Amino acid sequence: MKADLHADLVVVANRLPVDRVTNPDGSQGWRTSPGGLVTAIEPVLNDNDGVWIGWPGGTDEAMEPFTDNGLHLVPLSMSEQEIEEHYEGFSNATLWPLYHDLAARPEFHREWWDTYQRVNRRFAEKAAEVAAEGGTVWVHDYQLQLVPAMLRELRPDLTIGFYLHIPFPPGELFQQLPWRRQILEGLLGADLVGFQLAGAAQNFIRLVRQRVGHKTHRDLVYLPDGRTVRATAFPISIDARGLDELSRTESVVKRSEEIREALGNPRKVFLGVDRLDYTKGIYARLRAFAEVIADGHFDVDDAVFVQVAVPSREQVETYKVLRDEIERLVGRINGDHGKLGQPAIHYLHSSYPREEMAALYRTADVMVVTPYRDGMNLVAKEYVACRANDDGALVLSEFAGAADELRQAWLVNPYDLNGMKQALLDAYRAEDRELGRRMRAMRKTIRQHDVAAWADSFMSSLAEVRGAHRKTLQPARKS
Ligand code: GDG
Repeated sequence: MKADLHADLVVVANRLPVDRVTNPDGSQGWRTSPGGLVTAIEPVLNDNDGVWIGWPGGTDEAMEPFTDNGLHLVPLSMSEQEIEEHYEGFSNATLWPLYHDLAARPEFHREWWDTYQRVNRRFAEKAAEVAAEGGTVWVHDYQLQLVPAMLRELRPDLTIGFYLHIPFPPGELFQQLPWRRQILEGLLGADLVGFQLAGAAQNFIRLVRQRVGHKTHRDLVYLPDGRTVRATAFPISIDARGLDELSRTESVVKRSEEIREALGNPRKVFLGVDRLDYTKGIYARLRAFAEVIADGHFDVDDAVFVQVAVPSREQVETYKVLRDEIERLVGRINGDHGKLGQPAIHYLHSSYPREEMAALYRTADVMVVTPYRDGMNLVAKEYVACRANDDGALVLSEFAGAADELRQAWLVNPYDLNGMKQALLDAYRAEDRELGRRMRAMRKTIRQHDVAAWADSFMSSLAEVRGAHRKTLQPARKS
């Protein structure tokens, strides 16, 4: 990294892509957090000597920029109040439920909004400080929607891209937000605004026309100052090849056999993997599974359900309530349908290394992904990537972005309990030929649209939109 930190490419995201760890000798270190985003962006960052600005977690005092695993990281610290009001409050208790079809009731508090603006300004100022003349800044997600306009004001020379990882709601919902116009104007500071799905981009364009009054044509917005902003879909994906390879390794194959054994060698293993979030539809899917048992279609010798519920946003009240509800339900189901040493639901409130996830995906005969609303849902794609033998069934909510591409899944409406029960049963009973036909088609889709293709397509559209910008970024070298 250059000493003066003037980078041609700057990624700005709420979190840095590293987690703090304590080494065996007691010293503090960092571990790259597993995830598609880092995998996708890392090569582009490396080839452009780029930096990543984000919150390192915790409430530490200001930290100096550092390099970890070749990634140049610029930490931005947050106070306790900022974590409460920007992250837990406005981001996760106002925007998150509002953007996910009101899966919970959004809370509107003026002090949260003030803090949201303040934190966004700090991110914008930091990006303005580290970006080189004529450089490119790529801002991520709903926590930072004001950064593009704030940054443009500070640094009109920059090319700015924004990508929203979660859905962008239709006008009827978005208009509830007291600060709707400021959010739209914040996003319009970017040259390119990327969404998961075309419908989200259309929602945004329509709102800009109606609420801000700018002229629009297809995916373009024409601003009074002569700038043009493009809003379009870039469905995110996963490192399909990397996961496929991992799922075939000897250790993962062996671990998968161990897992099946530990579950009592049932005929079929059902699996759910989600952050413990009310948008993910965990409660309804477990109920559906329990009802299929109660109806007498199978019992715990035939099928068990493994639910990994990764701890998430544990300070937010709605999440505490949800956890209690799910854990009560799991207890009731196991009480009603389990046998000694054979629970119907194996519930794990924990997170696991990537290898263990791959082994779980490899073990699962039926993967159940039933969110009420989800930007994309990478778990569904990861499951497909790990099915190297072209078998296994995916039961997938119509309301996950992934359903647009994974058409051969058993698609369900998560609000329709009987429909879900039927889909679980159909997936359980499906013949090998049927499973193979569906899985092969889905595997082809995710191989063609992997996360590298996603990042390339966003970066090249960004360069195109601002065709006249002075510096040209290096595309990532193909390894
Ligand atoms: C948001 C949007 C959009 C989970 N548990 C463990 C673990 N994970 C990994 C999964 C997957 C990721 O976390 C979760 O991604 P999802 O897409 O399923 O859901 P969100 O967290 O809600 O993500 C979503 C995504 O952003 C990307 O744009 O698709 O719609 O809501 O990769 O594998 N990984 C490891 N251990 C775990 O215990 N290693």
